[in-house]
Amino acid sequence: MALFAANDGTNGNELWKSDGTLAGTVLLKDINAGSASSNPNGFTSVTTFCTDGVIFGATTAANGLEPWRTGGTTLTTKLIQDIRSGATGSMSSPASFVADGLNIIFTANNGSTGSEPFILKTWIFDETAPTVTCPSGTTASADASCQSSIPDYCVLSTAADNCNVVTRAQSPAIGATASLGANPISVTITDENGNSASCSATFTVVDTTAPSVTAPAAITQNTDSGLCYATVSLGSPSTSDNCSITSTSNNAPATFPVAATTVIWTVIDGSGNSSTATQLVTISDAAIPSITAPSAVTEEADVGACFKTAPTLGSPTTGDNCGVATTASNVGPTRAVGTHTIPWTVTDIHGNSNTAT
Ligand SMILES: [Ca+2]
Ligand SMILES: [Ca+2]
Ligand SMILES: [Ca+2]
Ligand SMILES: [Ca+2]
Repeated sequence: MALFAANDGTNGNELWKSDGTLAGTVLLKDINAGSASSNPNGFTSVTTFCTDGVIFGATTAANGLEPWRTGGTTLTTKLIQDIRSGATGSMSSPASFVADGLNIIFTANNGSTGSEPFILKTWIFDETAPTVTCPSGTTASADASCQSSIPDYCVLSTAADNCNVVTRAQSPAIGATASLGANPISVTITDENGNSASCSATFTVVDTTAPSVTAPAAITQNTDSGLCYATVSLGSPSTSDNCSITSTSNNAPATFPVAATTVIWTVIDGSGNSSTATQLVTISDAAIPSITAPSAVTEEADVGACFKTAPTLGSPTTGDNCGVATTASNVGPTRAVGTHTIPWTVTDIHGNSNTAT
């Protein structure tokens, strides 16, 4: 692709390009708009490992004669810098361009130091944006404060550029606080010429720490009055979690039988982690059975004897909150003539006993 200055009679003396064919010989850019001429001159090719271009001087009404560059397209034909700031008359008049793979050197007059050497880096021709790919699905466990820290996504991302990636930046910053759940991350990379690209990632903080639970103290209690069970106030467990607790529950029955019952407390955090603790509830039957002896009995001695065989004593009346196991008296097969006090003993199903006479 050859660049040259030409005047088509309409646009003035402007920048043209040609690939050697008639159809491929076209006005590249009307740098000084309209019939006025930009008079491009001093075309100097710049070749680097990553990109090519041409530097030259051109005049515009807005800036005067200043250094320009082109990558061979209208979009890449640009003023490099208005070195001698201002319009026509304030011109730096760049000249004597020399370039190698890294630097472009030329003379110019900035209006204050006279005509002096200037230097540019050849990466000004890099018009190609970098590429960057963020990692997917990065997770971490929440700490004791239900947080984590944003990792270094600049390192985790894969970036490339035709020339050089110069800066990598991320938001939020490395080490910033990441809260439970999804934390969106943005990574932006920029090449030496300011071309940039971004990608997005999600840093997910998960709660993997089970909650803690300490059951209330063990309880020892007697049966409720007149009943064979107890209504128990269990108290409250002590619970904690690094994030949040969703539920605290237990498997206690509505009332407790006469026995040792293990109550299991279960606490669940907001992420479904759970822990359990046990509480022993011991219920005793301390209520003695009731007994009322049969009425006093008067019987005749056996005929011709001074004793009575198998006296008829009747039955005592008994009761218990849980149940009577046995009722007994110590009456023997015979009783001598006289007055006898007969003790009756009732024993409930839990071994409590009572007597009456
Ligand atoms: Ca023109
Ligand atoms: Ca100027
Ligand atoms: Ca680039
Ligand atoms: Ca937790």
